[in-house]
Amino acid sequence: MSTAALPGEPDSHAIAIAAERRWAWVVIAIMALLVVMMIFTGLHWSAMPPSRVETVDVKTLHLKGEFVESNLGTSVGADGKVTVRLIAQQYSFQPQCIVVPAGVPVTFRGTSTDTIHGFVVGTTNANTMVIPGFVATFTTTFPKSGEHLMPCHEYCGTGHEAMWARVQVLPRDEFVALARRSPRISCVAR
Ligand SMILES: [Cu+2]
Repeated sequence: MSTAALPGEPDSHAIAIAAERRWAWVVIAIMALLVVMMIFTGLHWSAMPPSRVETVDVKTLHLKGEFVESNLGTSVGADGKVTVRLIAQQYSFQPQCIVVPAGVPVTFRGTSTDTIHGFVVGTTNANTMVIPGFVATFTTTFPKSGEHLMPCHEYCGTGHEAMWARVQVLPRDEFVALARRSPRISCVAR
């Protein structure tokens, strides 16, 4: 059977090739759009890719080292740097409420005791996965004071949807006054 067109009939083979080519361009355009969207959102939301690998021993997490309960929460170092240490576990964050100053860089350091969790702070760019055995860390600045919800955003089990904490962003002066009073800063009633 020949695919050549009879006189007066359209060339079906040529039409098929043209349709294929058109569809190929549509697919290329969709892929290009997706890449542009990834680049735009990554830059626009200041997404922070993981910078390096830092490990921690899950088995001794609660016994010694940085992530013992008494060391969790917000602290101000001798150099004035603000660090938040937290633990994610089925199905809560420790601490449940985190205090940070507005307009000052804050470094988060977190890890998990059991399974993969994650968190995002409100609509800010503070967003990371929290994986057992690894320390997730990033530095961000909260531009204005207010309160954010901080839900777990990696499905971690049946209690996942109830797993969240709060982040209280205090005006800088208020935060400094609290930090002077106590080395561990906890949420204030508002
Ligand atoms: Cu979780």
